[in-house]
Amino acid sequence: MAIELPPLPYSEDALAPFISKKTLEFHYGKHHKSYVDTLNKLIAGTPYARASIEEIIRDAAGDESKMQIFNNAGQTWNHTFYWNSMTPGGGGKPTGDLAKAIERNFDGYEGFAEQFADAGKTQFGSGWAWLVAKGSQLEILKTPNAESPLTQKGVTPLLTMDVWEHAYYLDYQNKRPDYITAYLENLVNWDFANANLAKA
Ligand code: MN3
Repeated sequence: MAIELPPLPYSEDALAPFISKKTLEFHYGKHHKSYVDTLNKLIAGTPYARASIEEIIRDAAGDESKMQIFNNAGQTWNHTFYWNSMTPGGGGKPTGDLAKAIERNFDGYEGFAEQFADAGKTQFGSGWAWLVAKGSQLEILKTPNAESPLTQKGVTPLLTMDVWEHAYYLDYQNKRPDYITAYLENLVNWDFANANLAKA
């Protein structure tokens, strides 16, 4: 049972002009696919070949000898979660239960947006910004490279933003803050985040 590359939840041109078709062709079709292909090569014939992607990530985390497996499994999971964190016509203020939770935890949407953007801007080099639920609280986290909140106990990821250069370079060159603004104002999938919160 190989790990599969899930289909994109929308067409490659659906997030334009905020994220171009060209970016998604490379980011999904080359980068994400390559993480999945490499992972399958690394786990072939090992006990991981029968494990779920989440099991692989949690088991391989922190094990120096499994770093390559962890990195490719983490990037496989993170990208699938990232595609679902965005939707055409998304962004702006949250809806549903998250609207209330964000109001409570961050002193309103503006406070959330500022802290989330700051996490994305200050993640030095490659990595991810996250909105997570921890108990009854919401938190914003950032992780380097392939790491994710999946390995932290009691933490449920709600939303993520890829801040590796390959996520924005074709569309925004070095202007990561402009990509972050576009993500928050035009792309965030609050329905997905609400569905994750309901499971937390
Ligand atoms: Mn990426």
